[in-house]
Amino acid sequence: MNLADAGHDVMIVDNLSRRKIDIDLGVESLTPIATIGDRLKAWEQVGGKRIEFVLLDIAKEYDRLLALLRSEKPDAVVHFAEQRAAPYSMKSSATKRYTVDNNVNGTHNLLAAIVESGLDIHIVHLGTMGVYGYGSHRGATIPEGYLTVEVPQADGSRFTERILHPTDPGSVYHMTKTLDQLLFFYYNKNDSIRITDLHQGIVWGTNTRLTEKDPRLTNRFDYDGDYGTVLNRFLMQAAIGYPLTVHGTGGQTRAFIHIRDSVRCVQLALDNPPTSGEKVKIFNQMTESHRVADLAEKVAALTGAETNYQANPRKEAIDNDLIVDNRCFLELGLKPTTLDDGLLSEVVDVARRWADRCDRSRIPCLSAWTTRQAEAIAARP
Ligand code: USQ
Repeated sequence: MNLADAGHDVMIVDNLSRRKIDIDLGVESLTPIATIGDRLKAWEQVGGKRIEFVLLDIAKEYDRLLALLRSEKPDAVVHFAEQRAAPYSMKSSATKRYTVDNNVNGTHNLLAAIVESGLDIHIVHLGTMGVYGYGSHRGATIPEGYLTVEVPQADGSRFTERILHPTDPGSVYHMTKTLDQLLFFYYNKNDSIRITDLHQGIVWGTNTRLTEKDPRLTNRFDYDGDYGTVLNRFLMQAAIGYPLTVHGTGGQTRAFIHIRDSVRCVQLALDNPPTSGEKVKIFNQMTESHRVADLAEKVAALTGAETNYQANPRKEAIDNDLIVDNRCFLELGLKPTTLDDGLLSEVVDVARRWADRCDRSRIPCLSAWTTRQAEAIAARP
C-alpha cells in the first residue's frame, strides 16, 4: 500500500501460506484479518491506486513465475516470500524442512527466473539481523554486510580484503537467510543481478498511516509462541494481565525497528537501487538495540505488568552485546521512530481492543531448540 500510495504500479504475488499455517497451528492473528479479496477492495475504496494480485507459489511454480516476470517486466521485486518465524522453523523436522524448502527454493527460483528472463530487475530482499548472530561481537560494531579483514601470510606479510560478514545463524529460519546471502553473492557476481539485502531487526508496532484507513487493512498481530515477536508479545501480555514471558535472564540484546520505519526503508531501498555491476547492497534495517529484560522492565513500568523469568526454549547466548552500524538508511533520510511511551501504549490499546480473541494457552513458547531445552520447558513450574 505504501508503494502504491507513492505512485508505483504494484502487484502482489503470494501463495497465502501464512493463512494456511494459522489453520495448521490452530491459532489466529489477534487482529482479525480480512480475505485478500476484501483487503484489495478496501484499499481501492479508501482511494488507493489499484493493486493486482496473483496466487502463485514462487518456491514451487517456477514456470509461472518466469512467465509472470516476462509479461509484467517489473523494475523491481520486493522479496518477502519466506517463512519468517524462528520458533516455527524449530518445531519439528517437518517445519525445519518446510522452512528450508520454501525459503531457499523461493529465493533461488526468483534469481534463476530473473536471469532466464534477461530482464534487469532489482531485488529488494527482506533479510535479517540474525545473519550476524548473537554471540559476543566483543564490542565491535557490526558493519552493513561487509567486513574488512587482514589476512596474515606465511612470509609475515598481510593483505586486506572486504568479505561478507561471517554468519552465525541461531535457528533453521535464520540459517535460510544466511543461505540467501550466498545465493545473492553468487548471482550478483555471475549474472550482475542488482540486489539489496535488508538485514532487518525485530519489528514492533501494529499500524502504519495507511493500514489505519480501514479496519479491513489492519496488519496481523501475532501473539502466539511460534509467530509472536518479543516486544509486541510483551505489550499484548500486559494488555490482558498475563505475566511477561522473559526467556532465561533476559540478557539477550536484539535490534528493533518500528513497522512504519520498516515500510519506509523498503521504499528508500527501491528508490536507491544499486548501479549496474555494483555488488550486493546490504543495509542494516534497524533503529535501536535493547536487552529483552530492559524491554520487559519498560513495559512493566508503563502498564504495571508482572514479569515471569522462565526456562528458555532456545539455545542462545545468555547475554550478548550488539552495536550496529545503520548509517546507510540514516544517510538516505530515515528519521528513526524509537521506543516511545505513546507508541508502546498504542500497541497495548490495539491488544486490549481484541483481547477476547486471545487464546491464553497459545502464549507460551514451546518450540524447543534441542531436547535439553524441551526438558527445561517441561520442568517449568
Ligand atoms: N523472547 C523472550 N520472550 C518471548 C519471546 C522472545 O524472551 O516471549 C526472546 C527470545 O528468546 C530471543 C528474543 O526475545 O532472545 C527475540 O525473539 P523474537 O521472537 O522477538 O525474534 P526472532 O526469533 O529473533 O525473530 C524475529 C522475526 C524474524 C526476524 C528477526 C530479526 O520473527 O523474522 O528475522 O526477528 S532478528 O532478531 O534481528 O534476527
